[in-house]
Amino acid sequence: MATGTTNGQTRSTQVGIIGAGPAGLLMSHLLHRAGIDNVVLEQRDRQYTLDRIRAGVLEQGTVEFLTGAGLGDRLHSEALLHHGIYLQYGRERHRVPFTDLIDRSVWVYGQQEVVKDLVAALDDAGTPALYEATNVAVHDLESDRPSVTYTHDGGEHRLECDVIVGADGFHGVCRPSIPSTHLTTYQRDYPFAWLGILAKVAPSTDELIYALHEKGFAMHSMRSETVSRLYLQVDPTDSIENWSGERIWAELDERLATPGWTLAHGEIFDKGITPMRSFVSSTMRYGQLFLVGDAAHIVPPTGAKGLNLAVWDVALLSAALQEHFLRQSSAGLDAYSEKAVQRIWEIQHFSTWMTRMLHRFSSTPGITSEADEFDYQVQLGQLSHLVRSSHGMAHLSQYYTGLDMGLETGQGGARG
Ligand code: RFL
Ligand code: PHB
Repeated sequence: MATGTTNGQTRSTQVGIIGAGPAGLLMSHLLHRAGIDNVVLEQRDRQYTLDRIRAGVLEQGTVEFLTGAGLGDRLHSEALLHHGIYLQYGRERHRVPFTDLIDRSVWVYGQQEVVKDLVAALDDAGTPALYEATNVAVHDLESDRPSVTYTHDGGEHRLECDVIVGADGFHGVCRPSIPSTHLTTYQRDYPFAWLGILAKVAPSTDELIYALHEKGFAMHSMRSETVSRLYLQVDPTDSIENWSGERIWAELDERLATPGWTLAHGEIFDKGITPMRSFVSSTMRYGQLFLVGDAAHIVPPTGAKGLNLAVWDVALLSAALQEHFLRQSSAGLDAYSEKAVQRIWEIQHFSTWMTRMLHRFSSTPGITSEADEFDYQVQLGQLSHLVRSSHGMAHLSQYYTGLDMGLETGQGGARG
């Protein structure tokens, strides 16, 4: 394996990776395993990245991929295997039985846990990310020797690379470094946000509940047998200070209610409001810069797809990088952007579909118009048809549990 060399304040590596979220860490892990030298630069401190609470559901293909990459030990002993979800509306709960319908399933395993496993893998390999690297900037992307400059420990540094991977999330520096003449962005902001909590209480359900209530969306998820994760649709301008524990539980009780069922309450130890957005960058490559994960696309969380998409991008790009560095073929790199963007639009479709079906839309915040009321009745009609249609539920199951990654060859391929 080639090793990164330090020459004064200049260092060189094969792949410079910006961002130590799940996408950047997984990319680093896969490249190290293949003997490709790389360096991860992260602006935050290590603990911050470990404590960040986000996604919870892994598709079957994601779990299979992570397992194949040597990351399955804790995942298989701690993740919760789920064979379906519940859809709720009109105070009735209906099960979508993934495994019965299409013989696939999902795993509930917090993104934090995936990050923890990746950080441990990088530590074991002796190649941890470089944390608290600030003022990160990318240069000479059109050349075959791009570089990254950054500040660390008060010093200015330069990392020379063959390839740069932008895994720096939606607010990162990599995507904005692509000239606007080479990039179109597509964005949709939603007129609502999610208020999410983590509570020390056993889940009151065996599988996730997605509920449409006349007051808005609510969801019951979980992290373990003793920790529940719940969400409420709220106004995007609302502030978390307005939501006491008591108010949150009362709202969840109301929106998740079904006859004869009670929601167990517990101590809330984390709460926050996240805006909802869809975003797609038309290209995921500029010269020697390749984007992965949230740096290139955002999906609203209703479809539980963001982390899974990030893993898929990384799987595809790391296979292409191996082809490039180990077999001197650039075919995979040349095909990467188009293949990844096509997949993203398919997943945007699913995430938009779930979001539109399960949230109350109001064209004017706080005011429900006649048109909004009409749309809500249409959503109820859609749900009522869906839960009685095995084809409809199989369609949802196929998307939710994950389209076949087709990654055996790293080439994409027939879809499930
Ligand atoms: P991340 O996780 O944002 O990591 C990017 C990293 O880059 C660093 N960074 C920089 N580093 C150096 N220099 C700079 N200039 C930098 N700028 C940024 C950041 O500090 C950070 O460490 O992106 P990544 O790796 O692409 O991962 C994407 C996922 O985090 C995201 O898609 C998911 O969390 C989305 N998501 C869900 N996805 C699922 O697959 N299943 C789910 O159930 C699910 N639920 C969710 C979600 C996201 C949510 N929120 C909070 C938006 C539920 C919620 C509420
Ligand atoms: C979560 O557990 O955080 C979660 C689960 C499913 C979603 C979104 C978030 O669709």
